[in-house]
Amino acid sequence: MIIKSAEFVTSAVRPSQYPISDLPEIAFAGRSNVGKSSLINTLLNRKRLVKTSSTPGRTQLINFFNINDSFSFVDLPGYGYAKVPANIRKKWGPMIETYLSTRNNLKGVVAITDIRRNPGQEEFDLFDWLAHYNIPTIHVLTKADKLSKTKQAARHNFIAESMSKSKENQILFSAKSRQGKKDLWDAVEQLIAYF
Ligand SMILES: Nc1nc2c(ncn2[C@@H]2O[C@H](COP(=O)(O)OP(=O)(O)OP(=O)(O)O)[C@@H](O)[C@H]2O)c(=O)[nH]1
Ligand SMILES: [Mg+2]
Repeated sequence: MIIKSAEFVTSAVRPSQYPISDLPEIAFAGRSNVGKSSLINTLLNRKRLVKTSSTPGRTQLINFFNINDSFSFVDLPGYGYAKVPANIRKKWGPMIETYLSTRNNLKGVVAITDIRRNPGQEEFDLFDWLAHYNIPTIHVLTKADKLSKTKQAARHNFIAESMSKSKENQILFSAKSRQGKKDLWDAVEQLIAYF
């Protein structure tokens, strides 16, 4: 994918604030601090288009980006971070679920987990939920650079097995080394072109 332009469009909480668009849209979901914003920057060859932070819970709004005037990326707020105040945390689930269940031009979700972490109830819930709504999903295991190739392979086997998924459906990725960038683009392009 050649990136000619990548621009922030707007932030939103509720549907009335979503940009009106019929461009194909891909959303990025995952636990807080897993590396969603870094992954988007890596795909787009930008260092700071999407704000990243070592403090979990940085992205608290739904952020829309226009790419090449031909499709959109959506950075979703991360779930599962205990230190975010309870009143804010309580709004996140509904905010994300409303987006995923109402956005007509949504073509797929890139669900991101940390390769070092075992998927927990929140991940199982997210995957079940995406399946329930028939939303095509790409599963990315990120921060692969933190492990040797041998350990990456072992974690890949373990995670695929624990989720009863085929390994072909998962992509090992690193925002640091850019491992998996081409594979992820191929998968994203398929989702965009699907309709
Ligand atoms: N080593 C390594 N660090 C990463 C990678 N991806 C992200 N990080 C680091 O992880 C931290 C969180 O990254 P973000 O991209 O802000 O994570 P996020 O999922 O957008 O976080 P929230 O917006 O808070 O939900 C930052 O310190 C990043 O530098 C990666 O592939 N490898
Ligand atoms: Mg973020």
